[in-house]
Amino acid sequence: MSQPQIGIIMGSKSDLDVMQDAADVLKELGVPYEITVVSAHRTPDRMFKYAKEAHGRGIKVIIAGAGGAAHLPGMVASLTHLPVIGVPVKSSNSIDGWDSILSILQMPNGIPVATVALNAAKNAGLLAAQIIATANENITQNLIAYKESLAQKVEESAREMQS
Ligand code: RP5
Repeated sequence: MSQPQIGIIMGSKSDLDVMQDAADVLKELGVPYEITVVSAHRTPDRMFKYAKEAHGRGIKVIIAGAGGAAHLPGMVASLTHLPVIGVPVKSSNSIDGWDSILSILQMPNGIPVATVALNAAKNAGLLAAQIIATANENITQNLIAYKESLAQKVEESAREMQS
């Protein structure tokens, strides 16, 4: 794959099952990405370095997933001007995922994090691709084809129900 344009990060390897969905849809859409673990509280220096260097390395959008007191997306957003998409991950000690959702969603004014639904890493990947597509015709065409395939599936379902 060519130079990554999307950075997918997560607080723990245990988040990978969820976060892999972002990588899969980006691969499907032909958007180059990188994926790694960056913990806000276990490796704050690594988080600082990642967020500060991302733009210089050609990253255009960061997708950050975390569970529990999920401060990774917000902290990364505080350290870079790049758009950050947050994925609340339902971790094993979670209170039904509300801890992750509210930690990521309720950012104070000035430091936005585009928050997707619980475990919705696929939507994070799609949203990141849509941001990249505003300046990339190939990815635009891939997104149009993707959306048409979704519509076709609904049409097929409707036909199956009628027959
Ligand atoms: C968070 O704590 C991670 O993002 C993960 O969702 C959760 C549990 O991490 P592990 O204990 O599995 O490493 O930092």
